[in-house]
Formats: sequence, C-alpha cells, structure tokens
Amino acid sequence: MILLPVCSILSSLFVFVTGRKLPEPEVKIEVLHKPLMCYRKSKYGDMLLVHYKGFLESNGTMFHSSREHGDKNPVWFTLGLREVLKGWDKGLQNMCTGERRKVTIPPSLAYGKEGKGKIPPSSTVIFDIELMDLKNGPRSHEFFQEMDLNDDWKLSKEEVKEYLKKEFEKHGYPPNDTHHEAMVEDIFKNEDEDKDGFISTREFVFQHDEL
Ligand SMILES: [Ca+2]
Ligand SMILES: [Ca+2]
Repeated sequence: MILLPVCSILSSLFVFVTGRKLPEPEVKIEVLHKPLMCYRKSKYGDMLLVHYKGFLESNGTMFHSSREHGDKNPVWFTLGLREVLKGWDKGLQNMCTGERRKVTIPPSLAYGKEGKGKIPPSSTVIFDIELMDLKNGPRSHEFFQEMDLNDDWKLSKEEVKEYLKKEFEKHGYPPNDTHHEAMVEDIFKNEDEDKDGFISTREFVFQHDEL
C-alpha cells in the first residue's frame, strides 16, 4: 500500500540500500512539469516527499489524492526499498524537486491480479506525482553524521532517540517517549551486532540479514 505510517518509514531508515536486480522496466513516465533549477536527482536510497493522485486507467476514476484524503499531507518514503508500489520505485528515479510526473503502472508493478480496496483486480493505474522534497536516505555517511550528535563515530540510544523525536515532530506527530524508546530498542536489537550499546559506523553501514 502506498500510504505508510511514519513509524514504518522511520524503521526503514535502517534498511540498507543495495542495488537490487529488478525486472525490465514497464512503467511509462511522462514529465508534466520540470523545474528550471535541478541541483540533484532522486536515486535509490533517497527519501522522497511526494503529493500524489492515483487513477484507474480503465475509467479514469481517482482512487486517492494525498491533498484531499487522509491527513492531506505529502508522504515520505525511501526510493527503491519496496516501501511503495514497485512501479513507484521504478517510476520516480532521476526526479528533481518540484518535478511532476504522470506514471502509468501495469498491474504486475501495482496492485496485482488481486487488486486492493477500491482497485479492481488486474488494474493498470496512473499516478500524478509531484516531488516536494528530497533528502539523503538511510545508510549514507551524511545521515550517520547527522545522527551522531557528539561526533564520536558511534550512535548511542539517546542519539537515535533524539533523531526519532525530531523526525516525528517534523512530520507533525506529537512526541511519544514510550513509543520512541520501543523503536530504539527494536533498532538496537537488529543493528547493534556486538551488543555494546552503540551502533558503530561499521554496524550502520553493513547490512546483517540480507547480504
Ligand atoms: Ca555518538
Ligand atoms: Ca555496537
């Protein structure tokens, strides 16, 4: 599903980004608007903030609009990590902030033979997607430094918690200490391989379960 709770986005911050083998692209991309200035383009592992509308190709029905439905906020996700439809991971690469695209996605890269909710089985879907913001994704050097507040090249539980708190606030969620602490414990369970209570750069950079 496309709409992700912030906590699932945050927990995926710790998913290592690797070049994944993907089937041949079958996503049709049309650029509706390209900004004049483009300092950098989206790549796998980046975090993207998007507003979007989704339509059924068959009859043009709009099944979702991030500006009109839910909390009406744009949505963050990490490109290339299967947090979203496969068609999004394919169709939103090399995109500039401020760019708008029409992305046509076949069922195999969208909701499949089964469909989902308002989406009938085997539907080709069309998304009108605007990239609002773009930033370094998980596992980047910059990202580690940003979290490492005292520059000792390891992340303490406090530093990770501080980061989660900031991220939640940034997205308009009230701080929730119990929840953050649970998330930190969860993160350390997976990431602190030698169990010394810190996430080292090595532990941060290398992936444990998928290599
Ligand atoms: Ca530190
Ligand atoms: Ca450690």
